Amino acid sequence: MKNIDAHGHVRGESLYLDDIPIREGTLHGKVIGSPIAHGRIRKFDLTEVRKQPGVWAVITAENVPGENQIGGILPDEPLFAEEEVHFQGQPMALILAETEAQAHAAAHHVRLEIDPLPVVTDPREARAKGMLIIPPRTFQLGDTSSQWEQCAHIITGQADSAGQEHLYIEAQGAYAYMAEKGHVRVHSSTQGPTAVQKTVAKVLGMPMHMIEVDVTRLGGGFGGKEDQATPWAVMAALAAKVLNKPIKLVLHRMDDMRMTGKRHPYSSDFKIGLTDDLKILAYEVVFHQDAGAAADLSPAVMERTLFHCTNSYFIPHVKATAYSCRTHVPPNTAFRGFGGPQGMFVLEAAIAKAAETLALSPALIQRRNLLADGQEFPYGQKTEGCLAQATWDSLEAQAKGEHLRQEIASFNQDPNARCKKGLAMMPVCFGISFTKTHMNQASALVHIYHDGSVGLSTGAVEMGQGVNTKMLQVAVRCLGVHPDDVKLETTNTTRVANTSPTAASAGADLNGKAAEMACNLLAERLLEHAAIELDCSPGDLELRDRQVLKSGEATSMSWQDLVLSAFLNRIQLSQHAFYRTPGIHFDTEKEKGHPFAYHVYGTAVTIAKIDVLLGTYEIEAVHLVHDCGKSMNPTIDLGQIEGGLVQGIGWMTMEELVYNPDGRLASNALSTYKVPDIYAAPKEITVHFLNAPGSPHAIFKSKAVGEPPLMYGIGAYFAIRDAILQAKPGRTFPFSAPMTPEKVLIALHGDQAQSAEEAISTQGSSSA
Ligand code: MTE
Ligand code: LUZ
Ligand code: MOS
Repeated sequence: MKNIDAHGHVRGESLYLDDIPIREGTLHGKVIGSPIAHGRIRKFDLTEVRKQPGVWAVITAENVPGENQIGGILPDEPLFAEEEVHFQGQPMALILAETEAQAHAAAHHVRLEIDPLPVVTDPREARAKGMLIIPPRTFQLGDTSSQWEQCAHIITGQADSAGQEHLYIEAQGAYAYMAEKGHVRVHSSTQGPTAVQKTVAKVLGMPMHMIEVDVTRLGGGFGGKEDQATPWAVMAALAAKVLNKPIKLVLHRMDDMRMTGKRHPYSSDFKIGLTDDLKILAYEVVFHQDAGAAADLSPAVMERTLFHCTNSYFIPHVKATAYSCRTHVPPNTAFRGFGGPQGMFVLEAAIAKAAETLALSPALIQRRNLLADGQEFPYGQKTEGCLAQATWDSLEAQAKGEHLRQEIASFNQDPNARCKKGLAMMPVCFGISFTKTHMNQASALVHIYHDGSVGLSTGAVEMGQGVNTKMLQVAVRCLGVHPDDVKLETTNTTRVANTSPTAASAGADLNGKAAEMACNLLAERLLEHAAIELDCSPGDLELRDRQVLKSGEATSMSWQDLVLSAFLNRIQLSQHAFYRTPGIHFDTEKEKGHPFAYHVYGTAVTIAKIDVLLGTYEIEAVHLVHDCGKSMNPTIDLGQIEGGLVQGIGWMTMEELVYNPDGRLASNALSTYKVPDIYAAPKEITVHFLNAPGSPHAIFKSKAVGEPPLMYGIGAYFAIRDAILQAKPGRTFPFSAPMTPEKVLIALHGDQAQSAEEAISTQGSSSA
């Protein structure tokens, strides 16, 4: 079945926040952000701003009736700065004007004096200064210290990965207005409607039932709207209440880029020990997470880094410690993979460095240490239905691994060739469930109207990932109706309450299971009624293709007949259902438990070609085998795999987020921040779905697919690295992602570049 949004998207008919017709009298907002990264506010004079044409008001912390506090995990983030600012772009006030242009123009008239304070943008420096968001955490398996003596090879090193801009096509925004009796209605481009509701209530000093949040769909979220859609919705709601006017607030792209947090940069140290036959005996790692200026979701992201620090490998002795470091950049946040990719990158770097030291292929170490069934993760959970080796071996067969390697070797043999090729394998193992156990709950509400049509509400937010299509498929399958019979309602806090954000790749599983329960209860009730009408037992009946079937044969009763008859017999045609993932738990004292419902596995092989003169590169091909379980929608899942892969490649190769030492985002527009386009995507992508049993905790055994494929992109980094080493065997250069063409060039010719620079400076023209 195609994505139910496909036609609407292509024809421009799908509705986003910006398509909501605005009410008469709507005012438009513009956020005033701090011009510097850290300082004490001495003077903040808005007199001139208030006099500008069209300006109705400027709202600041003084207008907040409840708490000026939006921190989700820790209360460390004011909605509007009060005495100090902690990052460049930190919201200080909201201008409201009749038009957007007027609001933006008025922002130039702020008179602001801030006494600068020292700026920290390096997480290691933050750690050294004791600037931590939470105390460090350590996950441990076995005892690493007892193992180093047994190791034939011990390799240590550092691996750094940079941040990543979400670049959802639809920027952050919200539309808020007052309903009767002081109620507030908010349309928000958020992955977390309940988080918006809760925070609006807190800031406005109102109970949650006075706040209604509605979401039609997002033009992309990627984690960037799990928590960070909230401030803009809260500002709009606050202004709506203070001014009693409808308020629209949509960030311009450059404001969005500089004011919102991104994927966390990490700087990490590793120590890995191997036996002579390449078994990894021990692994120690210390992660420094750049959390930015406030906690946001950083503690949870840090936790997932620890969960995934051994990726698809079994390592008997592990000690992993993570520090969440407070710096003066915008609070970093959820981004597809949620700290998992950062953790996996470090281990892949450690394996690559070990392989380089021993002058052998990293694939030998990788394959030798892949997880098998019944083995323990550092967090205590054991693998069940482990497919790490199965996906690897299947990929070797499908992609003709040996043949590929031979082809590359013969290509690389030409000593005069300008290009070299490299190859990297990338296995992935990702845990499915929110790591906070209590978040693994969801509800659904199903109405069957008495004409037989169906309205379905869940807590899931559609952001392009196709969750609405999957929800519709659940209803269609359980009720035996046609896709045209089911309408996916907007995600609304008055219909489905206390929702977790649509995140952790768990949206389809959690909400799908709730929808399945509700639909099955309705089907059961309807069949009981049909059994009376048809004078048989309900066990003989089923619903399929808009018909009531008896022992597999069509009866005279259609779906519509049945529904109408049930209605006339006063049988309940609406159903709510609640689902919670069974069997999961985690003890943060012991750092042990069973946090995940199941794991998703896969393996990719990436082939990169570099231009040895220019440092430019192409990703020639990615072939991968992925475990979707029993995919309920292969078209959507394929799209998620390809999209995740390319987003991961972008993070690892070309997306270079640069903050100046003064904490200002230098790459603050699409002219300076490059994301993969069709030319940067791999020339060839082949995806094989592993024939796998799925998991009973996955909806219809169709495993979660949203995040895991992003981590295949890590393979691009190591394929490029391999190509560099093919050109210049034995070279050493840092593990520092992204691997931009500049870095490739320096890795290839760094010494020449340096001597050229020295030559220039001795000629007295160093400024050149
Ligand atoms: N796909 C699209 N097109 N747009 C998105 O914003 N977000 C990703 C992934 N795929 C995203 C996407 C992220 S970060 C997550 S957690 C999952 O979708 C969330 O949806 P799911 O739980 O329904 O898989
Ligand atoms: N969000 C969250 C997530 O709050 N908890 C998680 O475990 C998680 N995992 C992935 C993505 N978002
Ligand atoms: Mo995704 S990072 O869980 O929104």
